Amino acid sequence: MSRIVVVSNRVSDPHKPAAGGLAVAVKESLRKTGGIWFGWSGRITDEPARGSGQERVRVETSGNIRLATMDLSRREYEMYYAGYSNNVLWPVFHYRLDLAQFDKRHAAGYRHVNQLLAQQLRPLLEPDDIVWVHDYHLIPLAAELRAMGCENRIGFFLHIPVPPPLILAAIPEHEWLMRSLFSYDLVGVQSQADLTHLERYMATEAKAEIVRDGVLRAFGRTLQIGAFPIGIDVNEFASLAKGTESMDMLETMREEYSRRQLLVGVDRLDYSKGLPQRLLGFRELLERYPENRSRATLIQIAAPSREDVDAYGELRQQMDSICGALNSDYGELDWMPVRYIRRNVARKRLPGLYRACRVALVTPLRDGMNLVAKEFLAAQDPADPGVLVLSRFAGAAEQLTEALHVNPYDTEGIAHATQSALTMPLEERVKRHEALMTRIRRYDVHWWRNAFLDALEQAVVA
Ligand code: GDG
Repeated sequence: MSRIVVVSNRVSDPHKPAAGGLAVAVKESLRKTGGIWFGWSGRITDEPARGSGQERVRVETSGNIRLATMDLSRREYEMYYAGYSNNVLWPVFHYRLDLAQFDKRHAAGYRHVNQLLAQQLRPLLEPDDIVWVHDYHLIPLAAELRAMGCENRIGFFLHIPVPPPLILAAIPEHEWLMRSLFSYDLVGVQSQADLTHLERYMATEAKAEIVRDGVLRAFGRTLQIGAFPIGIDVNEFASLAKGTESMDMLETMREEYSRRQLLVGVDRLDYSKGLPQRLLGFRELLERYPENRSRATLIQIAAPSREDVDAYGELRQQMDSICGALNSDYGELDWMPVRYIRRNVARKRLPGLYRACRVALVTPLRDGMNLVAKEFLAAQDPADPGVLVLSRFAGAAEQLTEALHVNPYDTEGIAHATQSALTMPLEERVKRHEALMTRIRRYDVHWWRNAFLDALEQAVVA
């Protein structure tokens, strides 16, 4: 079996509990075979970084995984990460042209850091290695590796959505960016909708020939594309749920809120997650269905994220103001409608929190997949499960058809669906949960890893 080399923007210690979806998934993809995990250390050096070649890479060993990381200079970080990745690619791929800040210098910095990463990675690669590159920060990485003569099999998985071709075409460098995908042997996306958009872009804008379903040809290369919806590690989550931190959390919540109906939202504080709209939907619920006043409490965890990007600061203020108004307009001496917590919650406590709640509100305006939706379901008691209210614009909606789907922009729709969730009879809750869990178990993170790597190994290279 070939060695796997995973490349992602951030590398984290695989023996510490992973914070986000990508880190859990990467850990899982390396666990069995071992291999290298290569990327940015997360450290910013104030000194301008000197030297190319090997000297910037630090290699540590963690079990059967080698962690190869490099620091970025402040300037590299600002151009590649804050500037281009998070102020151009993230908003545009989430359909938010209004938030994109196009700047040629940032595009150049993005390319430069991808070149630098490729230069550092190249000497670590052996001929039979399979390279698996993750996410939007690293789209041109394979093109840079190919330019250095690398002939390894290289696959790319995009964790965020692919918007329609004419939205992508608003990126001034879109031709260069999307063309660079042809240096991969396989490009994976989260959903069928993403796949359709990618294929349409390649056919119309890049004038690729569609050889057959999922196989494209352009610029003298053949590229395979496919949808590989990412899943969670259901067993890992079940064992977290049995841990003391999670059990304590469940008990505390049940004691504290014994006479209440709990709703939960867990998100990074990101404009793609539809948080203001969700809170307004909850407000509408209290207005239209007053029986929920003094009874329903929404616990909203918002983990701080990308605080140096302007749009995130504005969202923070907006949330403070919406939550403040909601509590002061509807709150009672012994009841507050929203518990808004702008902090990280330890991963070990999450299953207990999910389980204590009757309803999860997962209402992103756009999301590649959304793992919180799957985690919430996996944490439920199958004999008395909670109900998932899910945005139709999350990739997860394609798979989780028995959830209550909503349009996240429609606050009245959110209120109605939430009311249905809160009043759903036990029998229906059990039936929906069972059907959803069958799919979550079948398409778990192991399925995702194997499906992607099998397809990469079998991809026709030409
Ligand atoms: C990207 C795509 C895609 C959240 N708050 C806390 C916390 N979390 C954990 C959740 C979950 C993960 O972070 C978030 O995953 P999501 O899938 O919801 O969202 P993104 O971070 O935007 O991830 C997304 C994903 O990549 C994987 O491909 O699904 O569409 O945008 O695991 O539990 N964890 C802890 N404290 C928190 O406060 N410990």
